[in-house]
Amino acid sequence: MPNSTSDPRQIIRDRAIAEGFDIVRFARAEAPPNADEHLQTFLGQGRHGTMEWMARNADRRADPQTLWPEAKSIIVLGANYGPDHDPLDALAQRDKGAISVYAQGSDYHDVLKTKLKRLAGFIAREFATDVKVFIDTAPVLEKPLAQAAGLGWQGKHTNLVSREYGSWLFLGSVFTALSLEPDAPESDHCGQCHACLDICPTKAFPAPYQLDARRCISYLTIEHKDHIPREFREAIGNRIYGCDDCLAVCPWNKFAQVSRETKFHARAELRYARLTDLARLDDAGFREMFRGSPVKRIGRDRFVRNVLIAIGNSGEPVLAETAQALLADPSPLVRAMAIWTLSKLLDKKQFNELGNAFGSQEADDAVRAEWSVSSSALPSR
Ligand code: B12
Ligand code: SF4
Ligand code: SF4
Repeated sequence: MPNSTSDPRQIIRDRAIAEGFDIVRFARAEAPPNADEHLQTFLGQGRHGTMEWMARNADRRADPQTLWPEAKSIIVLGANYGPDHDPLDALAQRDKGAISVYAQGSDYHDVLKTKLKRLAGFIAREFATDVKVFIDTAPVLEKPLAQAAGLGWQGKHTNLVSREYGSWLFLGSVFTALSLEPDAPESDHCGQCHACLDICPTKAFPAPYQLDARRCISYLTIEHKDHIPREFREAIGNRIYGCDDCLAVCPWNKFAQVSRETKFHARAELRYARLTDLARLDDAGFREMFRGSPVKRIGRDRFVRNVLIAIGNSGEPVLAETAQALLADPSPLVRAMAIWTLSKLLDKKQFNELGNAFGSQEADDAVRAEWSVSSSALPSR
């Protein structure tokens, strides 16, 4: 249908909505207030952990002008991925793995990148202008930009909260050399609430509006490539990929709506997947199960590491057999976590028998250390 308006903002908005975005707003291509200072604080305190790429791009992240000096306006887009269920329900099913809502459907990077590129192509043709597309991994501070454009505000959990969609918005942006009237920024509507800060299982918020990623289960289960530090393992519960707790408790979710994008809907096999089935996945089985899902990014070894932590927290001694089968796994990441899991499910005598059989043959230092630390942490029962 031909567009009846000549207002470029309206033309872009209509096209973006037709592409499947749910919110479309405009910001000046300039650094959002305090973004640089806050990013430097975050990096200076080492809160990015092993995400070294964040520090490498720090100067480019904070200011869109450094990223692309010709940019005049930024079209900031939100895609609603609202679930049709309460994500916290999965936490009570201890023999199942809880995968965070954003990862239960298709990979949003792929879905949104396609939509953003189509939108950018349209803008470039329609207005004979230059455009650049950014999502997630690109060095753009998407949340402060989205707040500046008025999509929502950064809540005390640091994510963007929307008055229309609650916690469940993916963000993306199109930078353009076109000059477009900016929208008004959104103000903070958290008030006296602190529900997200209180629920965090690993106490990842050093203060409201600040996150120490090193303590966040999303970081630990997705970004962290090494052994997960002992202090967080119990708190992780059965969260095997990401965490939704701080998002899910937000009272603004009373306005949330189920996503209209079917690719974001949960795949049946990724909701309530049985831990024993997941722990048995080999490389090929893992790739097959998570084809097209963001989970594939972490690879089988890191994933099985996470599943073993959930088995250790299940309180189900019958699951020990599954962990025992992984004591001879080729991956030290998996072997170490199988040891910890067994220390949670077996008594000291049973555990030490396994330690005598497997520990003496162990070549990896960290895995050997896991045998001795896990054994000494066990009460005599
Ligand atoms: C790195 C990263 C992570 C890291 C770090 C998260 C973080 N809060 O920084 C980890 C792996 C932990 C993570 C987790 C998650 N992520 Co993430 N992540 C990113 C990424 C790639 C960069 C974020 C970034 O630059 N962080 C650096 C810090 C400094 O930035 P910031 O949080 O905006 O910090 C602000 C405040 O903390 C505050 N601040 C900082 N210091 C101080 C000091 C004072 C005194 C004050 C007052 C304020 C203040 O100001 C800062 C700047 O405004 C973005 C995509 C992107 N390019 O932006 C996605 C993104 C933020 N993630 C997203 C999602 C969905 C998640 C998860 C929900 C996934 C999940 N279910 O597991 C969790 C949520 C955890 C949480 N509570 O934040 C979405 C969020 C969408 C939204 N509605 O906000 C994004 C935007 C991806 C996308 N394209 O949609 N993520
Ligand atoms: S995602 Fe989970 S672990 Fe991370 S800050 Fe939120 S509640 Fe805490
Ligand atoms: S839970 Fe409360 S404090 Fe946290 S973001 Fe939502 S409104 Fe703000």
